[in-house]
Amino acid sequence: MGREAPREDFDDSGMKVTKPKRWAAGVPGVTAALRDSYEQMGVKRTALTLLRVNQKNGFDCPGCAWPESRHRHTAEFCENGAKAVAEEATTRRITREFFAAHTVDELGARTDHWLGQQGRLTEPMVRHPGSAHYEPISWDDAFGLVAQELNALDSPDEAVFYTSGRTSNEAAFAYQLFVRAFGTNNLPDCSNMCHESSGSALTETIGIGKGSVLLDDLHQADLVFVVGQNPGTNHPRMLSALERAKKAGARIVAVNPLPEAGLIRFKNPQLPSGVVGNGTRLADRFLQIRLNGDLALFQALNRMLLESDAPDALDRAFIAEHTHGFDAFAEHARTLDWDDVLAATGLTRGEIAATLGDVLAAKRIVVCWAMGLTQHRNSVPTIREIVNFLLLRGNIGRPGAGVCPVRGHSNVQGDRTMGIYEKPKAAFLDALAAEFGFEPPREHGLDTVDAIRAMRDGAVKVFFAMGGNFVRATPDSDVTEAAMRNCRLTVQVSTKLNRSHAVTGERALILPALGRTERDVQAGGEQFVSVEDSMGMVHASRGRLAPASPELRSEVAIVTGLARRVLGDRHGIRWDAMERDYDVIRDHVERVVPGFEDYNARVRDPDGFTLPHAPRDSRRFPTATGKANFTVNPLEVLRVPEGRLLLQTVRSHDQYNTTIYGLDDRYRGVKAGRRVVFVHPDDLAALGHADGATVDLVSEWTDGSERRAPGFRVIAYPTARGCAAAYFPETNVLVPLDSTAEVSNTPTSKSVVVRLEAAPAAS
Ligand SMILES: Nc1nc2c(c(=O)[nH]1)N[C@H]1C(S)=C(S)[C@@H](COP(=O)(O)OP(=O)(O)OC[C@H]3O[C@@H](n4cnc5c(=O)[nH]c(N)nc54)[C@H](O)[C@@H]3O)O[C@H]1N2
Ligand SMILES: Nc1nc2c(c(=O)[nH]1)N[C@H]1C(S)=C(S)[C@@H](COP(=O)(O)OP(=O)(O)OC[C@H]3O[C@@H](n4cnc5c(=O)[nH]c(N)nc54)[C@H](O)[C@@H]3O)O[C@H]1N2
Ligand SMILES: [Mo]
Repeated sequence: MGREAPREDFDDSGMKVTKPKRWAAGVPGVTAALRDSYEQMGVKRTALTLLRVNQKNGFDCPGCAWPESRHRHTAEFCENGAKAVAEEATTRRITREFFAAHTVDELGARTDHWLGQQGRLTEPMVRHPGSAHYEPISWDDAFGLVAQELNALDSPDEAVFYTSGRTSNEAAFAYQLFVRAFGTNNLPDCSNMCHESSGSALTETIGIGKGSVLLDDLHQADLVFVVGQNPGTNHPRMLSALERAKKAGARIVAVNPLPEAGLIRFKNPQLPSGVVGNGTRLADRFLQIRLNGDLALFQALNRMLLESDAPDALDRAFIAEHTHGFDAFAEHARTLDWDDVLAATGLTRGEIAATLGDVLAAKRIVVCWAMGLTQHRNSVPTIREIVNFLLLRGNIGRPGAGVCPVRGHSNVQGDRTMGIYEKPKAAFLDALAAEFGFEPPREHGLDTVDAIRAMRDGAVKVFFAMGGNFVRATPDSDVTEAAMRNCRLTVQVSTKLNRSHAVTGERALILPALGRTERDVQAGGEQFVSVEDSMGMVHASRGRLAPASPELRSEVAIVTGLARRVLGDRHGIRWDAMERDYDVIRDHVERVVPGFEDYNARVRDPDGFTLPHAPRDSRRFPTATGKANFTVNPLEVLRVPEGRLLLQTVRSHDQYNTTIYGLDDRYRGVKAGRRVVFVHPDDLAALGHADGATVDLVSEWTDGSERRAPGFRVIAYPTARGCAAAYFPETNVLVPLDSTAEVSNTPTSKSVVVRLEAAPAAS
């Protein structure tokens, strides 16, 4: 029985603002999660589903990519994981009658929240050219339509194939194989907007674009930096690991413009002590840094380490044996200007010196980070500088130490490992060629930003998305939507309705897919898939619920079905065998991707297996120099013009990227509203705006152009001076398409220069 979905849309009229919370999780966390789940699934289904999250033999939580601990509690889920599950396992359904009742334009006028609340998609739908509505189409005809459009292109490079990070290893491998067999490397993914800067910086410096720590390393560290990350909301299970490290004596330094609740204090709902009392104080030191000040901070620490009298300030043996480029780095580091550091960070010299004290006292240091570091113009230099910092004291490749980029989507790291990448390495393509007997395209493809440009300019005519919500996740919403509308065909493989279904090319398809929580039965019997977490651990994921509709197909079956129609028997690839039995896909992976030896056997181990990582395992660095590379990173201080603020776009506590679960941001004290902008009270006074006033946010780009997001309520908030914060996707209109990070081309969603303009008084 479908539960009723809301008919009316939501607005901010009932918004309430209270003081921010100083702690995260605990009982209110679990109660909030259960309330959401009951509403979406009812009591019995809630109990059945949530008990399976992250259990051996259960399914992988579709929330974040934080690894599971080997000692799993019965309820190895967090409040926000439960919300992610409820969102997928909802009993609400979208039927053909829904699409008959709502025009596409009408859907385009709805909020993201309303669209998501309508329930699961249940059958393939097509929008024909000029039609106001989507209407049903058979799978066969849908594949036929895609095949016809793809095969009519002048070049395979006129199509783009996007991936969001929930796609399983098996589906991702089959998908990239299909795309390359079709003839293009146009495989942009959500990583391009997420941890691309981490991948770029780490590949260059340590030779592999992944984190070098396992969960036990975090437990054993004696100093953990949490930089540019809000784990209380986005990786709640990470708080348990931090708490454990702390109990074993670690110090924690939080570096953030916002005093995020989870970083300050934590109540663990899985332990009796979390239910009563004050919980654990997590951060020992809170560096309230200005947006984009991290490069300067780590350069200052590095300079002080180089100048320190402490006998063991540097690990000279490690530097000599394992690194390259130390002299050039050290020479540059000594030229650092303290005025620049203080201007960029907004910190005092005393705070930085005290942090150096923490560093010198620590034998084992881990640096964790997320979007606060990756979405700036200088993100790649910043992360390279963090590597410099760790190399100076030999903090890579030994227990309790290393780099820990905390990934977002639950399988975003695995998708890359499987070859979802617009710039594939030659070795990967060689292995693919050897395994399947065709020559894959060698020229690099388009990433997310370049794909938007190409659609805008008419160079790309077919857009295909394996999950995600492209028009809402990307920058410059108006430009991106126009680019999407410029396509001949847009195809969305999705579980839930979102705005990317309402902003379409001339023709559009919605192909509804099975989710993680659902049983996947193919001709060869019941299948499972596998995923890789943020620390390179691979394990199986099995859905148990009956599919939301008998018409749904698995992502694997969608890819293989499509591949047969588009390619016929070109290249003689056995798509049917892969679809029948996913073991066949895993056997291919084993022969193409290093580290997957005996994949089918090892993935059946309830604990899964760990992928090799040369720097972590044996201090080997597969870089161009064969060593870990020190780098020289010029410091450019981002100077914000008078009367302007630097805006970051963040997640509220009630959203998963573009999926809006609800309208509250509990820890930051916002209830029933999303159009808010957080500004320091002294900045508000200086700019002449009152707490509670309504303003437009106007972004100013270097080419003189402006972008406007109207009607935001100002909230006086303890953020760093000169900085502001607001939620995405509402603020994506403000981020210029051409404003991207050096090297990684990631949109600079965390540093947008804005002015606040008093909104015209309502009449
Ligand atoms: N519940 C839930 N879980 C999620 C997601 C979700 O939307 N909801 N999204 C998933 C995904 S895809 C990802 S990538 C992750 C994202 O996880 P996060 O990176 O934690 O997400 P953001 O909300 O973007 O928060 C960025 C944090 O960095 C800080 N920050 C911003 N700029 C700077 C800076 O210049 N320097 C420093 N030091 N700090 C800065 C912000 O104040 C904020 O605390 O979470 C994943 N998990
Ligand atoms: N301004 C600003 N923009 C940002 C960010 C930011 O911090 N600020 N963060 C960026 C980041 S880190 C990321 S990762 C991107 C996220 O970009 P995306 O990954 O494109 O966006 P999501 O909101 O995660 O995608 C949600 C949709 O995925 C579909 N979906 C969910 N589960 C499944 C599944 O199992 N299979 C299939 N086929 N579909 C499924 C549903 O239809 C749902 O509506 O956004 C980026 N955009
Ligand atoms: Mo992400």
